[in-house]
Amino acid sequence: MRNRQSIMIIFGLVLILMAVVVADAIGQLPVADANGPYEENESAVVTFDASGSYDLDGSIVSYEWDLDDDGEYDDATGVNVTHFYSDNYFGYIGLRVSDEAGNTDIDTASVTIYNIPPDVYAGPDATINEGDTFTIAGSFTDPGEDEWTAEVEYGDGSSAQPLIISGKSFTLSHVYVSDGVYTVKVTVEDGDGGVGVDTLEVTVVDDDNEIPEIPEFPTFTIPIAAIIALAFFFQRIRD
Ligand SMILES: [Ca+2]
Ligand SMILES: [Ca+2]
Ligand SMILES: [Ca+2]
Ligand SMILES: [Ca+2]
Repeated sequence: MRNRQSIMIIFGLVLILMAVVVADAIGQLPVADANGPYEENESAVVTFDASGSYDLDGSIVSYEWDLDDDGEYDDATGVNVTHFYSDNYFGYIGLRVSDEAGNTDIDTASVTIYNIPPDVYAGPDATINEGDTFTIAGSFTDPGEDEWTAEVEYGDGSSAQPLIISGKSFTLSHVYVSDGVYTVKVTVEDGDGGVGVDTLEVTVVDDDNEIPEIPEFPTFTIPIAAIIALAFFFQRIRD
């Protein structure tokens, strides 16, 4: 019984010794640190930082990055690397570090790029005459690589109309048939859930009040009456 215990202890010690020898041959594994999580707004350059990685018994000789989340560490190399995100995004990046013995370690971090909604400027308030066409140029900003759609409500009960977007500009054009104050509302959507709204006021002036009518009596009847009176006067003199 005692002999058996001794054999077991010796066997255990041999195993530990073998493990130490093997570990010493391999060396200590490096530790990858991809930092993060990374968060930015769309149209941003993100810097990924692997400076927290280390190797206790040597040094890290390579930093390889998988930035497109395809499992291949082939997109960039270096302690700090950058990537431009033109649009909102969510995914993971991977970092693989290697030490001089060829040992590797991998770490991942999440990347969240937020969408920014359009910031709309419909244009300044305007005053026009009844029956005239209200026309104005508006615009919006949005840092993302988005596909925008826009519509306008002219506030006089007419239905909403789609706007043609050129770059980040559009033109409003509408005929108001009745006087009043109308709120024009422009809505721009970026296709990623971002919605921007702006309004302006159009004051439509009653055309009858705007241009007062010129009285006809003084300009035409007085001269005619005067001519008749003069003719009558000269007729009396001649007689
Ligand atoms: Ca090592
Ligand atoms: Ca990749
Ligand atoms: Ca976007
Ligand atoms: Ca956007």
